[in-house]
Amino acid sequence: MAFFPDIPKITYEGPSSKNPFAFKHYNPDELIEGKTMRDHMRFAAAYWHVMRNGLSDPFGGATALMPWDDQSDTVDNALKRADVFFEFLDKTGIDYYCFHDRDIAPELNDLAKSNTALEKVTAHLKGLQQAHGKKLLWGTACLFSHPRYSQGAGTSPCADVFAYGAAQVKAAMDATLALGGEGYTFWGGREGYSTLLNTDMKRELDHLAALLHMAVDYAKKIGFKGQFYIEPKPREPSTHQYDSDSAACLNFLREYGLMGHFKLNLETNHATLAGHTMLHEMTVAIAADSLGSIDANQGDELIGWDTDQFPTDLYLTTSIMQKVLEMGGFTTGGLNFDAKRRRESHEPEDLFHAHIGGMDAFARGLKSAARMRADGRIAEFVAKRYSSWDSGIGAKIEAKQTSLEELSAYALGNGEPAIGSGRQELLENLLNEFI
Ligand code: XUL
Ligand code: CO
Repeated sequence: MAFFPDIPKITYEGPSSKNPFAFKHYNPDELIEGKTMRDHMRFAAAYWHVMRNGLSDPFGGATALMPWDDQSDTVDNALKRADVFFEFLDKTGIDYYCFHDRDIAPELNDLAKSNTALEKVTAHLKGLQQAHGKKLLWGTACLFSHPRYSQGAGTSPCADVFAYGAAQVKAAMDATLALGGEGYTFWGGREGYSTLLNTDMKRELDHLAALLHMAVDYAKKIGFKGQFYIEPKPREPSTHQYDSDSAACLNFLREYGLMGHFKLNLETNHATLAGHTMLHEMTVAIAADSLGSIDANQGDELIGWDTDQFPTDLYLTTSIMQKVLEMGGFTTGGLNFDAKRRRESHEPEDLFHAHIGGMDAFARGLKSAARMRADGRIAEFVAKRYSSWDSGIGAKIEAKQTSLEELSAYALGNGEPAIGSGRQELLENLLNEFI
């Protein structure tokens, strides 16, 4: 059955095409730096936005038309949504998807029933994945929507809530394993505080780390070989979230002996909320060998919240793909469109325009980044800028073979150091040559 009867399969027609239901730049099998665009990007669709986001906002209810959805919290409705979703993946040519447990299956009025519902939908998804040749990038548990998690899950002041959350993580990991998921994500939606007046921060952080360690242990027990991710976000919904940015997450992982077990799933709009660029967040993560995957979206410069817009900014997609290429590409990760249509874009076809635009924007970013790398002038400038460290006193400092006394004697005999220009404007001009 066709749920999107008027939408064709989206194919590559090239930059001169005027067909809104065609890719102008994303040509899945085209080779860039010896690898197909499809394998560079590993695009994923977010089940929560495509199937479950009615596009409500803090001031008004849902607007999205979902003619296939009877709005009931039943397994039948959930199974039907899965069929719709796989038609969407087929038509857009997106190979991967991501979900929260409560996106794919309903939360029923007790945990055992919710678990059974999740197992039923998981079995159905497994069949759909096989039939359509699609794969799961990562799964996760929704530990932030239900009122029981209003004060946190892994950081809840209530041990019973922690246990309930742990039970959800176990079931979501089972589902992820059953679906061959290549990763499992923790986003600390409510893992933070609203006020420190009522918060024992140290205890909460110890508990969160305990939850993550239990997940690592459980993965070993069940043979889940996928990559664990933490997804930084500084605030919203909490006043402060412990996983506030790349650096805070890495510090948390180091402090609690979790480095090596977790990588970061970085989301562009979360970087913006943290007061950073995505380029900054990626650079921090890559320096620690910890960039795992990306939630691809962008924020609005004029609105202060997480607008989760589809990526269209070519400077942004270029800088992201430049970093992805620099780190040697994704292994388990990919580009997951954690992005939603605007509330005004309520028709089903808008789902297609949104994803087509995001995929084309990343295709252009990939090509620009590859051009920049092939040209080499920016990399050459950076290498030259640091060349005083390659030999002489610089090499000695890097090798930790000197001391303050020796450097003092060196500086006394060396006169005033000469430092070259940073050439930011020149480099910005160069960047524009490749966009
Ligand atoms: C919320 C967000 C989540 C995570 C998964 O801002 O990004 O959807 O990606 O829980
Ligand atoms: Co996200």
